[in-house]
Amino acid sequence: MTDVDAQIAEQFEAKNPRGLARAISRAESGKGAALMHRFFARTGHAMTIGLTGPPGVGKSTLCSALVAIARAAGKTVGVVSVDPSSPFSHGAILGDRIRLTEHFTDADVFIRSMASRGHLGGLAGATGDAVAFMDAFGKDVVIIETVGVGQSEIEIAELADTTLVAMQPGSGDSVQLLKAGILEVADIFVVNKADHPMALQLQREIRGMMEMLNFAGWVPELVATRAREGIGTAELWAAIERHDAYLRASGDLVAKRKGAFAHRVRALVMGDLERRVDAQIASLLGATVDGTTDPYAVAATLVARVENALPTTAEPERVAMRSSVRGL
Ligand SMILES: Nc1nc2c(ncn2[C@@H]2O[C@H](COP(=O)(O)OP(=O)(O)OP(=O)(O)O)[C@@H](O)[C@H]2O)c(=O)[nH]1
Ligand SMILES: [Mg+2]
Repeated sequence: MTDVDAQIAEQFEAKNPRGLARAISRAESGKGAALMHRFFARTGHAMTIGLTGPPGVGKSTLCSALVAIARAAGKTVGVVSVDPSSPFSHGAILGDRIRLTEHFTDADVFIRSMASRGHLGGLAGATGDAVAFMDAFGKDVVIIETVGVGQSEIEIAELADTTLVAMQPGSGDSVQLLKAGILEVADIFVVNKADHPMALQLQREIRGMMEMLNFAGWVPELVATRAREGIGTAELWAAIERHDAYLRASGDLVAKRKGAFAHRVRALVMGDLERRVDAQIASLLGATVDGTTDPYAVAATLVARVENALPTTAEPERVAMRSSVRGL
């Protein structure tokens, strides 16, 4: 462990939020491994909530309301706001996008804005690390807000215990939902802006789509909210708690967290492999591409190089969770 990491670990141990902030920054710059080795064993306590949906649907307003409810129940909270569009996170985003200003002065609410691009392992990498550090730091609840643009909803569902998909009336959101396959990942649908005249219609559409699916186990709940006025948010919190209780009682929580762990490992490995493969491709192609080779031939050359290192079927190795993380 470097001096910097040791210093961060000391602050982290002392419950100094600065230590948490710096640990996340280390992860963002691809240097979080040592601190993750140190603190990962402390994770598993937090209830993690993913909140996704299209731009402007009211995610941050909902998030702020949920934070207030959790705080009133005496829980400490961490919030990760992911911006999938920008490769950098800037302080300005906090004020503009997060709408959590009412919680800025609460020492038990830790808010972090981050970009998902430009990090090893994408959303699962950087965000997964931030969630894990907040959890290890002792936060009872961690909320991940991310704008739903394509894959990020699916990614968030891999990471979070409970996934909330927010939609707004009169925007064609329900159609988008079907197209992107988000229907399958939502544990709770939130129809926000229920003050809108089309709100009931959207709720009917969602119920109609749900009838076409067969749910094994948990059947997604549908909650209507007017987040700006704080209407329906207590009901939303109650639904989150029901889902949490369901996960614990059914044993799905263990399976889900194992899945999240595997997803993070995969993201790290694939991120690393992708870089190496890109470098190899560049060297194999040389200065120009001519008729002496073709994409299949180059791919076969590369696959041959990794063949021995990575057999097509894995030996059933029994690796303890901790050591498999350390092994990366
Ligand atoms: N009419 C109405 N407006 C709302 C409601 N909830 C939030 N809004 C407004 O919707 C706008 C967007 O809210 P945000 O919470 O910033 O939405 P967001 O989904 O976090 O937006 P991005 O992070 O930019 O994707 C703001 O002007 C809110 O005041 C609601 O229940 N009804
Ligand atoms: Mg927002």
